[in-house]
Amino acid sequence: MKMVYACFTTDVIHEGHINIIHEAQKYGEVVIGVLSDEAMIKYNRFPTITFEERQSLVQSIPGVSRVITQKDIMYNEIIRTYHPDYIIHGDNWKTGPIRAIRDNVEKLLSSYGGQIIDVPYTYNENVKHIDDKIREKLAMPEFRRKQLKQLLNIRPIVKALEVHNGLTGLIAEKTVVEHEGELDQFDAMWISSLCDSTAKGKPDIELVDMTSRFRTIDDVMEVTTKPIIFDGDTGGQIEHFVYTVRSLERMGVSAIIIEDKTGLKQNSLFGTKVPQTQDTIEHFSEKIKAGKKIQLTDDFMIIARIESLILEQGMEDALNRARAFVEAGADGIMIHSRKKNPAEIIEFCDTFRKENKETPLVVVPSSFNTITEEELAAHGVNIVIYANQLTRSAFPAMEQTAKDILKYHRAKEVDDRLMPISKILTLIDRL
Ligand code: SPV
Ligand code: MG
Repeated sequence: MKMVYACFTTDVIHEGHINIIHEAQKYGEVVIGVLSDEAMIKYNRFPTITFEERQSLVQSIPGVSRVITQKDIMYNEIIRTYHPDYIIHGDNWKTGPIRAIRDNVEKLLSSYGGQIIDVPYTYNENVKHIDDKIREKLAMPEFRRKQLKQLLNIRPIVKALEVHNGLTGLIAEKTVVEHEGELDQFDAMWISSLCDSTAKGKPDIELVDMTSRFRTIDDVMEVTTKPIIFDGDTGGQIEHFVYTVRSLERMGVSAIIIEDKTGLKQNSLFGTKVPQTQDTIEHFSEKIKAGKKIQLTDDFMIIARIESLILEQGMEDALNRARAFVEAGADGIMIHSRKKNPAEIIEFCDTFRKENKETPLVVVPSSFNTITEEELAAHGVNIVIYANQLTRSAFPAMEQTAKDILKYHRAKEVDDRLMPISKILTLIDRL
């Protein structure tokens, strides 16, 4: 009997999947691959049920003969191991980034005479409704909040992108890229104090108050499902910090990062050019302890950010602080640097990892931007935050447009670099 293979990349079964199985049965024995958690997160979205639950769900569908695991969205391993006679898929994989998957399958099958079966993709109100419901579920606080800890167990390195409103949230949520046969997307979002303040035309000195920062979080949450890491600056007074932790946790934020500075906080990338005071180890540890005491779930993380390298206090000071803050209960350590060369970050990470294998490490490679995610992961980094690149790319583009309209006294000259009106009208999904 011929083998017909399909990969299911989601956690709900709807009429589209049933249709694929019906079609597949016409050609032979139907074998379904269930995509692993890691591959599903990279390719699609966070699963709302476990891998084992997804397997049993698929196994229970009449017509399915066997269920196997697919570990990567590219079918190489499956094709190499099982040599399916047919691979069946909705014809939606003929366009967009996922076309790379089809091209690759076609190439691999052709080496032994296997064939692709494209079935018309099922897309109707009912299927859309099922998909929307899953997304809404993922956006609920109890689902979203725990995603960051889950990702830390699944992904070799968690990638967060800066967002500061609904639109940038949508970019972090939806951007999927195919490059050299790999599909990838961001895992999480960073609500940067620098970019949240800049978007409001304000300096990054803890001037934008918590109520306003929470409003930004809410705007982002309205249109996204991915986990949020909040830039909590210094965390403020201990008596205020506990309220911040309680509110963020209730909202469904996954982590707050607070930096060990005190008094008037200025952006780290100023370094020692402006007066900045580092908090004492004792006081900052008290702040961490107070936050950990108030939090209600195991999902939420309080991450301590160490400013010793920024403030030129030396590696030993940075490492001592890391040890003390972990001791105080910090769920992660962020080490920051404004050097172009990543050497001091690497030295910190390597030394820290020698003595501590568990505590997640976070870095923000704005200055030391030559180092790759793979290299960071090799030095024990668990979360990489792209903290300001969206804001820094949008600003010059908008400024140039404003200048050109002034220069030409009309907008025609800028039009070919703008998003078409037809596209902006349909950019945002309607309920
Ligand atoms: C931010 O994005 O606001 C940060 C990171 O705190 S940095 O600007 O690099 O200090
Ligand atoms: Mg900040």
